[in-house]
Amino acid sequence: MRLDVVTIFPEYLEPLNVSLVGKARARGQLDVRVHDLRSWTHDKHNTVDDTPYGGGPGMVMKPEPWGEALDAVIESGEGRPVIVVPTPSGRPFTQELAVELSEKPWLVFTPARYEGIDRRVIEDYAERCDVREVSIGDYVLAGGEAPVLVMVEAIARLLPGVLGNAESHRDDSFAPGAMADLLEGPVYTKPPEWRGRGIPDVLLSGHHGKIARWRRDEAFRRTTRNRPDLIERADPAAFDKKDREMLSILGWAPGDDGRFWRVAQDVEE
Ligand code: JDQ
Repeated sequence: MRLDVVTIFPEYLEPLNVSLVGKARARGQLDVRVHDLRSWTHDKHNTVDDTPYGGGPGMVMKPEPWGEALDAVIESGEGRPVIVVPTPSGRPFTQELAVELSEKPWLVFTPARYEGIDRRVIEDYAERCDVREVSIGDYVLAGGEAPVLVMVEAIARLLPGVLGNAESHRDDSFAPGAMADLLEGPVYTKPPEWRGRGIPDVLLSGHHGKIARWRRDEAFRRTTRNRPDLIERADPAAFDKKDREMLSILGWAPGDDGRFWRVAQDVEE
């Protein structure tokens, strides 16, 4: 897979040289190219921003440097890339979108600064490329570089052969929908006692059926507490008899449509 990033802060993308993404690049599984937007400016001050039409606070990124940069990047490769534009007003970046993007041969990321990019740039490239405006969450950052790091890591770990055996894919990759349904429960490793705290007996029992059930119960505890929205919109056909028992203990019951809703107060830790 080829990834291009056009930014006024190339040094912000340095983390792409380390860890999982850095190793994938070193192995030739990922071709990452980071470009300085200012190299497509022509004035003495390398200007990339200007005041907004209609007034208001802040500055807007000028269209000309983006147009020249994206033309040059697109010309340098074969075919048309998917262009990913980080913005707080984009569609949510989800595991499902990460999977979809991981199947593309070529992604171009355009992290902006200031109040964003002149709208005409997005409209122009949308005429010849698949352009995705994407938000990584409902909070406001100062620019799109951190979202690019987040998205590239989520995408790169899905590429064939990028994760080693030790950190190999689990439920999330085998069933893309699975992770959206239930949060993971707690995990433990050696030593068996630490600061007076042991390991739940069931995990030492060697009883695989009981362990699987305990893990699922813990997943329900966490999901009802931290992400009740996931339980509310879950397809109740995905819940077995024991799941329903656990949900009842946690204060949830099926409504008229079979979906679960919270009927009791929050259960303590
Ligand atoms: C840019 C900005 C518009 C603040 C400029 C470029 N999920 C997510 N949060 N924040 C961003 C993405 C993001 C992405 C790119 C960005 C923020 N800003 C600052 C722009 C309104 C408010």
